[in-house]
Amino acid sequence: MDGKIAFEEHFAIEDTLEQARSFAGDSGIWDEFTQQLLDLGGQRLGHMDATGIEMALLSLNAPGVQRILDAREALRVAQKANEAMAEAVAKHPKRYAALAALPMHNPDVAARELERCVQQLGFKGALVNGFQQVGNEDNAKYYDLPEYRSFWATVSKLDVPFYLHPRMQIASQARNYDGHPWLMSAPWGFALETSIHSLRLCGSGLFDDFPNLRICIGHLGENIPFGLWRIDARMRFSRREYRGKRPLGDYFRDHFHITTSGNFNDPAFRCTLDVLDHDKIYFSADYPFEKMEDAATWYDATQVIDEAQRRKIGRDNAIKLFNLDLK
Ligand code: GRE
Ligand code: ZN
Repeated sequence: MDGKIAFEEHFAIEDTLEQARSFAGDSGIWDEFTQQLLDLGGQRLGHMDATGIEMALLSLNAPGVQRILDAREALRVAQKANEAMAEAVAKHPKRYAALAALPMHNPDVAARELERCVQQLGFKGALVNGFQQVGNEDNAKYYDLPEYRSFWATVSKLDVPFYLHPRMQIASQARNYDGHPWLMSAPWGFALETSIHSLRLCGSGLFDDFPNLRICIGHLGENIPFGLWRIDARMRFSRREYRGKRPLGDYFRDHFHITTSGNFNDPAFRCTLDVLDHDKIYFSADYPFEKMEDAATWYDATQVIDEAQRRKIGRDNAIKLFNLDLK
């Protein structure tokens, strides 16, 4: 399919590049990742051309700004990344758009940077890599905390999507992974971390306060669609400190938007299609951690959707979500 739009597509600046090294493992592909992460030119556009991806919404690699403990340094790096994206978009306005990197130490600083990116640089939303580490390694801030309500008020006012992207748990707080570091990142831990953060947002009353918030998550929903019925079923018995007014599933189905990033797989796609409104499902790749070729080869051929749905999920839904200036 031509004309696809993808929006979990990462790049790095020198300041954040090293963070991605551990994900390359022993596979000897670090040099290739380095080059692909830093490139916002010919090579990336070449892959997009070859796979029918017309537009990519760029974002900074994980954990990025979220693992920088110092608030001022985090703002500096976020702004540098945002400027780099703005420059790439200016050069290739028909091929790129951008999702802002945000320092989340201070909700008001985060809100101001988002406002600057959206209003002055034309960004389409934000992509944040899970909880923010603040001051010391062990201090993790989740965005359902009451102090972040002022930040969400700005997201709501700007009316732009917020992509909650995975990161790893803090190793010292993750005893359940002892002896199994392979389990902590993309194979399982990413989804666990991001799903819990997503469910915390649902259970915090956030969406009662701001009914227009739109949260994007990747990897066909970080395992939540598969578990959603059971969450509501069991919460009939256990709702301690649940602060939502409605059942959790209602918030998830109303406020969450799910991409195919890094999960090119029919059974999981079927489950997501069964659980969510088809207006809230989108194609994405997760480049360079996934090959655009793998994403597109699967997506273009999967028989789980018909041609009209392929068009919608591959393109039209994203145009609406981000209010893109495309037909
Ligand atoms: C991702 O962005 O989803 C990702 C990484 C690193 C490794 C694997 C992966 O940031 O899927
Ligand atoms: Zn990703």
